[in-house]
Amino acid sequence: MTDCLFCNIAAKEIPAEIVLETDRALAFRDINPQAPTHVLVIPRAHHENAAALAEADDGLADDLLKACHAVAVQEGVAESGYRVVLNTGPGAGQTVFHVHAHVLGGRSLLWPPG
Ligand code: D5M
Repeated sequence: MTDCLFCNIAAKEIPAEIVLETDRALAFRDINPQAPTHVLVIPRAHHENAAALAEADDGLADDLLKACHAVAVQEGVAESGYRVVLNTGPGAGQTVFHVHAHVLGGRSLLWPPG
């Protein structure tokens, strides 16, 4: 989708600090980091949110989770612990409507989140 920010990042038409690329996913640093490690992991294909991704049922959700773990290992937070967040819908705080997993780590993470 040409009017989608994250599609444009995936197409390298908008710059981002990319940390990992696979054939179906891309990971880049969040522009407004909430933790020492804060990386967004997206499928290259456009799906509005996690619900749409789950309904697509093409294995992409599995790829996305594996890419999240690969990012955590690469960032050195896999052993200390990290959080994967998929804000789904405006009521949950989703602001960009191309599904993205936040991978957060590098500090103590409280529960419940705000
Ligand atoms: O999260 C959307 C996230 O997207 C939010 O943490 C900021 C981040 N963001 C917005 N624009 C950019 C660019 N251009 N590069 C990197 N990160 C960006 P949500 O779960 O939808 O609230």
